[in-house]
Amino acid sequence: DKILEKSIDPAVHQMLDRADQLGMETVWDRYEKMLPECGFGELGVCCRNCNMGPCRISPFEDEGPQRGICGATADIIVARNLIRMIAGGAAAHSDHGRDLAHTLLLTAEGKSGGYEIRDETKLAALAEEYGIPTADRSKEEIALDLARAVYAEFGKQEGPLQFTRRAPQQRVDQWHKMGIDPRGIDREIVEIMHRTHIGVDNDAVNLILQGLKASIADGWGGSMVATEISDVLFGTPEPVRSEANLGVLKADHVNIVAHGHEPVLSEMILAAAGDPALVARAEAAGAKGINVVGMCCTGNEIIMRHGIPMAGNFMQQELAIITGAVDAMIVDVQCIMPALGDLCECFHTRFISTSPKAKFPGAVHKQFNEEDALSIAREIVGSALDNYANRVPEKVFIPDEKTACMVGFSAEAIIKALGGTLDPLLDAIKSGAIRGIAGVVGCNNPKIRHDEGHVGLVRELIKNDVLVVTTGCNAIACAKVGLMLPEAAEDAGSGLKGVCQALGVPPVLHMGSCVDISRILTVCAAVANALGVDISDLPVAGAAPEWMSEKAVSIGAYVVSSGIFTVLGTVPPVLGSPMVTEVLTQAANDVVGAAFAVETDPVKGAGLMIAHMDEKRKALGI
Ligand code: BF8
Repeated sequence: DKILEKSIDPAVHQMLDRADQLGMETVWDRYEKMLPECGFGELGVCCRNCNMGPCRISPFEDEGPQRGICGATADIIVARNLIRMIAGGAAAHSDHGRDLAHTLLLTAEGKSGGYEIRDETKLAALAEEYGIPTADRSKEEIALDLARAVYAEFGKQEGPLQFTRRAPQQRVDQWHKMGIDPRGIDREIVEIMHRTHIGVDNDAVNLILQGLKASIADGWGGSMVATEISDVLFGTPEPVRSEANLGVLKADHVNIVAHGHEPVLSEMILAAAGDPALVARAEAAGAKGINVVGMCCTGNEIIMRHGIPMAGNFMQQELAIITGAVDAMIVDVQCIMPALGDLCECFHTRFISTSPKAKFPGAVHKQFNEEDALSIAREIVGSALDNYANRVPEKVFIPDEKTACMVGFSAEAIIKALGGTLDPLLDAIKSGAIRGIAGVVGCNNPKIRHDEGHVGLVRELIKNDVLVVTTGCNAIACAKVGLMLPEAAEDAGSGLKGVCQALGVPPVLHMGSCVDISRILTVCAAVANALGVDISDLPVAGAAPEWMSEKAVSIGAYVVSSGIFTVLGTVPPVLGSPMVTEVLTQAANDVVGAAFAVETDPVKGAGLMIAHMDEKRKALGI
């Protein structure tokens, strides 16, 4: 029936049924109310960049305006809108990276309230990359120099960004040749805002090139900073087993959902939840303990470092509240629906916002800062404990759905699983046991049956011997259906199955949160360098089957800019300009050696990726 059409996940079916019974609205209802969505918006041809408008270009050549009031054509408007999306996405990822740099700086200065440097090996490796001396120096001294150096990447006026030097030389040279080698992270984002102001850059190709440049500053800059500094502070992920889906909530425990993105907050919530005094307080309140679970990319951060169970992906955030079993939903930034506030009013759930950058209607704001991190986290956890007494047992409904998973395959962990070198992976690729590697990532979107795009595409890939690496909400979708267990190798083609069984790893490797797509770039660069080729020569491809956020646009742009063919499962708002569409799907090949494709059918999308891999294999002579 209607509910089954909305998702492939039985936990979602049960919760939507529950929501119906209770008369509660979710993202799926609001989506339906929005239909038909604005056609001009879908095509990308509306412009609100100045107050002569708003303008919109008619999609019909013989009817209605073909130019905005300033004279902008559909090509210009579509390109401007697209790169503003990139600016939004790159800003979000990079500001996340900046927060990590800030936390490292405070920690190195001894001013942070509870953080420490956990991974000295990674600290030393990054110091070496930056040319920071390490001999006879304390980890705090090294970290202080590193924090200042990565902090400086944001405000630089001239390039290169240090981590772009991880890319193969051919790639860097090509970026340089095209003028898209980024200077400073913030600078490229600001320049997008400047160029898209009325009357500045009115050349669609020139606009798109700036979009690519800012996106590279995200992938090889802000996101990579976020990943690397998170590892220094919280440890580089290693394979760990856990569970995923709403069934990880526990009826007899205080349930805290950590939702959002930055591990700076969630790590401290975890630390506080482990405090024996608070656990005793939970027990005194009648609970069996404190159960912290994750949601969205914060969930990815804590599952891969601590095995903390994952309650669900983007489309499940409201459903977690509707279980009636969540005592506190603690959020920081990004992908947090403002709808949560109203929903929490219907239950006892305390919706606690923590970032000065992200306040929500209906939320209690408990401002977090790194200097007093642990003590604030204790207060927040305490507030969740106090709320346990307000839980209404008759309102509790937790679907009995959760699946085991193995997560935490950082680049370092992959190399370790391979026995210390990339060679076994290269050999498996050369022999054809592994046909190629696919990075499948990104959000959920009510335009697509929840998780069907993700799971359908990934299953088709592994069946065809394509090793999948995943992050973000795709990773969570894969975990929920058991694709992240070594046993899932049974569903893979015989070549991939053999490799997975020999190594004891799943055919779908969890590489982390969305900023951790930088880990995928690092692995691709290492493979390309090992083979002496460019990334665009490798049998690799990317996909975002259910993407929706501006961050995903920036990701797609930097993945393509890195030379990786990328399939989008939802249509980006560019079709109003056949010229921009052509640039993204064809001409980009001449600029960066890769392009986008749009395919809403996940099996067909996988087919495009596999065909691309086969082509690259042929060119490499393997
Ligand atoms: O940070 S949580 S909905 S935006 S994929 Fe998409 Fe999911 Fe958001 Fe990426 Ni991650």
